[in-house]
Amino acid sequence: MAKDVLKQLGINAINPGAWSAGCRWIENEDAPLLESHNPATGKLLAKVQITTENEYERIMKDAQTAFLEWRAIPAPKRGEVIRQIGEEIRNKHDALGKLVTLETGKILSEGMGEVQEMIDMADFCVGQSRMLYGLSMHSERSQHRMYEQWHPLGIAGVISAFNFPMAVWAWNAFNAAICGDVVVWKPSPKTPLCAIAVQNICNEVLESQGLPGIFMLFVTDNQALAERFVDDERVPLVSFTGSTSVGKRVAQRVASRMGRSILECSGNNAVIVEESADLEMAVEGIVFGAIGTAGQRCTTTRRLIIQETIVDEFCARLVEAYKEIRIGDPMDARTLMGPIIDQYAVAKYSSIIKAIKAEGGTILCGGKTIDAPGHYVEPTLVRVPRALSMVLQENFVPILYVQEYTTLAQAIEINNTVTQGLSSAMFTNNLRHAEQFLSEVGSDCGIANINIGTSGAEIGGAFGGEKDTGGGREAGSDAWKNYMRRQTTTINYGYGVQLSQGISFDLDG
Ligand code: UN1
Repeated sequence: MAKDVLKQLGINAINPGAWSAGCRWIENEDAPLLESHNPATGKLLAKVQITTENEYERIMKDAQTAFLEWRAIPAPKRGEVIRQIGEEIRNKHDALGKLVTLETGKILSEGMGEVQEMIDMADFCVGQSRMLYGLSMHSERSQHRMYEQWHPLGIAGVISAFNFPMAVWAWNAFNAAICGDVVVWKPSPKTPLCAIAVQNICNEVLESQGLPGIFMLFVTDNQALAERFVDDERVPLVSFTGSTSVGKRVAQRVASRMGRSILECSGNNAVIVEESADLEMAVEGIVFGAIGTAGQRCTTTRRLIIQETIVDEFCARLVEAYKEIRIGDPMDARTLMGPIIDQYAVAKYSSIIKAIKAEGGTILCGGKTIDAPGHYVEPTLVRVPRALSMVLQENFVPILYVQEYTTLAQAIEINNTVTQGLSSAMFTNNLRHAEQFLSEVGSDCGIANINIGTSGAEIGGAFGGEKDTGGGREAGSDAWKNYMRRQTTTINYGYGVQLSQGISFDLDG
């Protein structure tokens, strides 16, 4: 089955990892090879040639040239190209979804969902390509007109993570493309095949139209080359998804050259459950939030803040629900949780469990690695005293901490106490409390939900968060503005020069 999927998407046993508009796929038989393994079995899927410095240079030069052509194509026509790419993704939905599952280990339904997220984003951007609106202003001077317009920015650099190896690229790349930018993509070295499959689809559509190659790709696990990309003056915008510690370095380096960055870093997302809530609904929302993508979404629910009056009962319900989680082959439709990404993630899981025990957390269920081929661990529920320092860190494995609270103000304080600020949710049937949670004194996160979990955001909204999450916004709403430069224009259609602010400057005295 894996073989068929790879074949359908144009992936061979060994693949070039660099694509430039001029050279197309750059074959380099001498390049060191990156191996992509299926986390569910540990088996090799395919190998990828790692991009060299010279190849990177070629990609950037070609990207600059492609930008000059692409920026002059009217935005709705750019949108039409994205429509066709969206169509091609629809045609290959099944194979792409399976590839996401093969390479990341997320269950097939989530693999298919990730591809759906790309399709939704393409549809959104087709419409958005006709709505790159600027405001017009009334000038304080007579016979003057003022307005703002949005122009293409240049090369948008996208650095994506393993957990959403296609969708996060699409959020950035489709917005960038309709805005007239070209895109250079550095995917996670853990999921290069997803990137190659997407690149093949883009190439097909663009080539069939005789359009410039506006989507470029380089696969590397070499930190020096990644840093060169981040430091590259030719890249006015770097969109980074990953950990806060790396994100901080990216932000500093990009800022030091006056570049723009969109940062989507760590989340440490909490759900508040109060006694008024529909507890059945809460359990359902929380379990998907905590174990979806095996706890490896930025939006994964990592903390529960439960009203003390229901905490024991609610924990018991959760333990029952956790017992129902079928762990196993992510391709099997019955499976609810697949493996985590690799042996390093498993080692991290084990070390966190050890620290939790040392710090006095009580493991309610789970807590063990699973001795089978592939990288499997048990989804884990931990009851913690408030002071546990582990709770403050994003763990990126399926470990969910339970804390308790007495007053809503306290619950909100616990929600906001971590340094990260991506997603948050509250289960309640109390309107006043819901509104308080959403108000300016409520959740400090970029996403705040009522009666749904923390993960699974729709593309129509702006996605991102505050504080250590980095402050960036991607996907829908007006996130497109990040990918353009704004120009404010004043036109004088009168016969004399008038200065603003009433300044008089009379040359004739
Ligand atoms: C991520 O984990 O980097 O909201 C993105 C969600 C998905 C995207 C997550 N739509 O869970």
